[in-house]
Amino acid sequence: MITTTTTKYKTLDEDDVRTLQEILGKENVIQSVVINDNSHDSNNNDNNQEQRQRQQQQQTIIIKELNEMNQDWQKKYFGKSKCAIFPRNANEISKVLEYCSSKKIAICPQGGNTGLVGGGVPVFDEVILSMKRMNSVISIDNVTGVCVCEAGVILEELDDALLKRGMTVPLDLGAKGKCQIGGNVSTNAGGLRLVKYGSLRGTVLGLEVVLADGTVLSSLLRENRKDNTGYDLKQLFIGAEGTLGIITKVAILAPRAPAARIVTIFGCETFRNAVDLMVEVKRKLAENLSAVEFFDRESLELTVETLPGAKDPFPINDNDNNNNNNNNINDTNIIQFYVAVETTVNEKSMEDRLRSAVLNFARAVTEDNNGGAKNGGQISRTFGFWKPRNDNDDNNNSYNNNDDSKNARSFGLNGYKKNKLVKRFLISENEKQANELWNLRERISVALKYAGAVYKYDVSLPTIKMYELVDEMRNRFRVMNMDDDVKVLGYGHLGDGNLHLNISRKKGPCEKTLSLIEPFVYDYVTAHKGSVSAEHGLGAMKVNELWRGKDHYEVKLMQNIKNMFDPKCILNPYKMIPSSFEEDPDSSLHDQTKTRTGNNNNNNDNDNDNDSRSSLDQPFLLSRL
Ligand code: FAD
Ligand code: 2HG
Ligand code: ZN
Repeated sequence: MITTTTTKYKTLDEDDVRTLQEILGKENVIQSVVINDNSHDSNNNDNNQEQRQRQQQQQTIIIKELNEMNQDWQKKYFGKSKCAIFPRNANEISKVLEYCSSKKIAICPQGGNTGLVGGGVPVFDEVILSMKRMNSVISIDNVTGVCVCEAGVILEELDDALLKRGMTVPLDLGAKGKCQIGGNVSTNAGGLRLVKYGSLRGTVLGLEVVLADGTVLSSLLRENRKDNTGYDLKQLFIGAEGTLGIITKVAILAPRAPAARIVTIFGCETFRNAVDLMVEVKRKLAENLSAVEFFDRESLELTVETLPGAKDPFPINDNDNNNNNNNNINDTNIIQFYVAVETTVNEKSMEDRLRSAVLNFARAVTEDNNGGAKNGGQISRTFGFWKPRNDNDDNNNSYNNNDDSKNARSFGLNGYKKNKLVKRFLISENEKQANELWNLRERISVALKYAGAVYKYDVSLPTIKMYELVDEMRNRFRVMNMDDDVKVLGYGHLGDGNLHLNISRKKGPCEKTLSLIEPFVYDYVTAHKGSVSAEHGLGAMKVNELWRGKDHYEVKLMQNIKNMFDPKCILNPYKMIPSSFEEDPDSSLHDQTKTRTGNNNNNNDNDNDNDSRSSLDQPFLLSRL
């Protein structure tokens, strides 16, 4: 039987706080265990009102900070920790863990706290170990492209440091302004550019890790691209969600930064068209391709409704149709799926050539009601984008000196002449436009956060059938006459077979809604041999789903690994892996974590954090998020 109550761990007391303060320095421990810790400051002048007021103010600040660290980005998971620590190096973490191990004090590692499954916040009163003070970039090797940094570096800051050397991080996600590289590695985050750079399992070359008993595993911090000596132990910590050790340093292979990028949005009528388009994009634009994403109409509508500045790329009343053919504007009604394609070049001088190639491609796959592909995209005035021209204009326009669009046929897309995949498309002409278009996909989760309660599912499924789950979900609400109550959104990383199914409920959380979603979604995904967590991890949300698609022996092996690295189970308990294996997947752990976490309390009416929003939550049009 699994026991997961707090009694399993020691409750922090005054002595523990003092020990942590001795190890880390008082300023690196915030706590509300010892409320009036003013013995050293008050001297014998106990009527010093000013001092008392100052202490009270300080305490209020501490409580506010602790509250923030106890809740996740979505405001869905809430812990009750009374202590957060901010170590500055691996040595300090080692001493802390050695102490906590000896006392059986539970620890919750926290990076940027942008995780979406409740992994980075405590469930009960675990001590929060924040990585934010370990944020130095240590070295960047111009020859090998290997960058070594501390785990608490914010992803975007790491990217900025690399950009100065003409390199970039091989990972990009909407949370880049707040998440940390150590958090990314711990969740094995996928993100938007996996199509190009592959998973962190390939690009992370080495790690420094502090184990639960305080051992510092420094030798894992290798910088070799190739190393076939023994088991690749660092892989165990990639995606371990803080359950096996604290990642303190990361060595990562940084590719060359692109010199220019072009974002194209394609509007398709069916999901099948979107998938076929993705296959063609991969085939024809492969060398320049960095992302193939998709979102459905519901996602677009919710984003446009919720985020100021977000615009429909193909508005129904768009009369900006310079090709004099006023094509059947109502066709735009049937754009149900949007495919966002990002392409890049490493030389600025190649940008025009790329644009020409993308344009040729887009025209060749786009339906033309006028009988040919040359008129291509219908361009929205609101975005102020590239204007469609007369057929004859091809050779004399600013964006393309090498336009070979007349040779679309030689591009090898003849197969699509009869059954075109795309209704309309938009190509960015500069970086600002690229950002505006990209934001339509990247910011959907931010829009969802402010649109009401949201139930999030991050699944892998066979690509071609991926959207059937969204349709099934809508059906389930329809038959219960609940379809007006919720919005079912489908979007995600089309190029990776990763669907983000999100059910948004404006009126707030609702048990009946949840009961229509779970366990159905998990059962569906398991039956279709998918994964119930494609890239976000299991965290607290899906700890009871670990067994899906795995036989008992595989789970048992995981259990053994956990026990070997963290026999007292002090590292991120109640997350990812049940603390001891149980035959019955509906174990008490599951019930308990379910009631204590993931309570979907993200009622945005109570959102009072507007002032403290990170750049992640800034308005839509900001270029870097
Ligand atoms: P946290 O949320 O703080 O922690 C995540 C987990 O890692 C926790 O279990 C925590 O205990 C552990 N952890 C953190 N740091 C360490 C460390 N140094 N050592 C050991 N354990 C540690 N995810 C994707 O995969 N792809 C996306 O495209 C994507 N887009 C997102 C967009 C938005 C707007 C948001 C809010 C989130 C998105 N996410 C995405 C989810 C999230 O950003 C990632 O999971 C990210 O990698 C978490 O990093 P973090 O630093 O915020 O980690
Ligand atoms: C994304 O791809 C993130 O935008 C977030 O992984 C997905 O909000 C989500 O469900
Ligand atoms: Zn994602």
